[in-house]
Amino acid sequence: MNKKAIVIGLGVSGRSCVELLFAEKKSVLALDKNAGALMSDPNVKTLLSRGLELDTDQKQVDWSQIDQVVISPGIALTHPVAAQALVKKIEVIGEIELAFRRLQNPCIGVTGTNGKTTVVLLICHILRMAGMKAQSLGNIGTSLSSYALSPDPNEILVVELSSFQLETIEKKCLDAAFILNITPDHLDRYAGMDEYARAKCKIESCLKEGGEMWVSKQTAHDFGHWLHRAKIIDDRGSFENSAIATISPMRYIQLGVPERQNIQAAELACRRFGVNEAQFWRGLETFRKPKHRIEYVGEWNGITFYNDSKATNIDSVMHAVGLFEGPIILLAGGVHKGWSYRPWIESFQGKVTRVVAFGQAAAVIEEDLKNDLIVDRVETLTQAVRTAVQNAGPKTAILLSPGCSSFDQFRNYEHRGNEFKRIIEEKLWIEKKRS
Ligand code: UMA
Repeated sequence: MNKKAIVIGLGVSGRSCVELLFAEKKSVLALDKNAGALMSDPNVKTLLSRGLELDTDQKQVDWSQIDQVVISPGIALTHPVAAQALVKKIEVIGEIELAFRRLQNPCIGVTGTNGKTTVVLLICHILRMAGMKAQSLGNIGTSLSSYALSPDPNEILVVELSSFQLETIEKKCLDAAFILNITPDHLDRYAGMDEYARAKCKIESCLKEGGEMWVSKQTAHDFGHWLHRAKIIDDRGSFENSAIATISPMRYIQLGVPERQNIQAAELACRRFGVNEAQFWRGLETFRKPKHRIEYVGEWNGITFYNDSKATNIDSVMHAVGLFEGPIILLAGGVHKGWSYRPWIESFQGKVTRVVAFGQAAAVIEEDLKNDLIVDRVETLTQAVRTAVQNAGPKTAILLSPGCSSFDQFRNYEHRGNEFKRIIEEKLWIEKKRS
């Protein structure tokens, strides 16, 4: 009897896994906690009509029929179905591993708590500008399994890998791997920082023979014990004598390119594939980083506005603040993820003149910071912008860098960032009309 595969989670990853397994004539049982609602999703309906079985993830599985379990990245290996499979010695792999087993492409892997999406896009852009075929895939949004359905073996894959995805990769598939930084995030999934860092450092075990491992100085310092052959990105200093060494952090933001260490990582990746210096600079000059990441929105009466809605953890806010000279009024808040905001106090000194806290997390932010910083507590983002503008002097940067998820008042971080820009643009437009 031909055995079936189980796919746990029927989101972006799970659906591509089903497609890939179908392409190999495999029967599939998908398990999802929202199976009921998914039944009416048009894409899921199509998969059902093609033979997919779908049930809730509480289902009692008949293991005699199953020979493989593929787990979505958002679901931990402690999920009961995965845990049962492991006890029964049935293979449990992740979506990325399923895809990599079918791919022979040259491949660059990028992980890190912050900045990995931008670096993936930058590498991909420069490779393309240099005349090569390249695709950005993975955590960035397009699953590797969907690509594996019709791959082009001449294409260089630039894959953003989250710690979740790295947990379940076994194949040695990477020609070069990068860890940009490791700072607290996803501590609801991991027992602590060391476990989270260990998952990130697992990227080293995915290198092909002769593959290069590059990490930031901070990563090597804090988590070098999980790494064996890593070289330091920052130590290269290849830009020390070039024009880019003179670009100020603010200019980086306005140009829309990421900061220097990210550019160094991109340069290392591109050189590995034969990109020369002239091609690299041409690519760099034409790159624009994705929206909602320290995005320059506009200026009014000497006040500048920046949208960093993608910053959903403590460290990404400190990172953003670190790029500015000050004074800054910070707009922070959203869904409180359980951490303390007190690490902000030291890194905000001399720069952040005021914090305007909004949304569900506002009370906690106020409580954590009020003894050391000026904090205004408001309900909505609109009120936060108004309060910030009322208190901003000339040369102040008003920075939306929330340090929280967006789901209390918005659909996602893009929605929050777009709303921020809409509020600012409306304000700028009104002021222009008045003057
Ligand atoms: N589900 C269950 N049981 C559970 C939990 C979830 O059945 O206990 C189901 C949900 O009902 C849903 C499905 O699982 O139907 C969702 O699976 P998923 O959470 O793995 O998400 P996908 O839609 O497959 O998207 C994933 C990545 N999401 C996560 O890792 C949480 C996407 O990264 C990625 O773009 C996509 O695969 C394609 O590779 C997003 C993300 O938030 C952007 N990543 C995290 C981050 O960047 O911090 C890691």
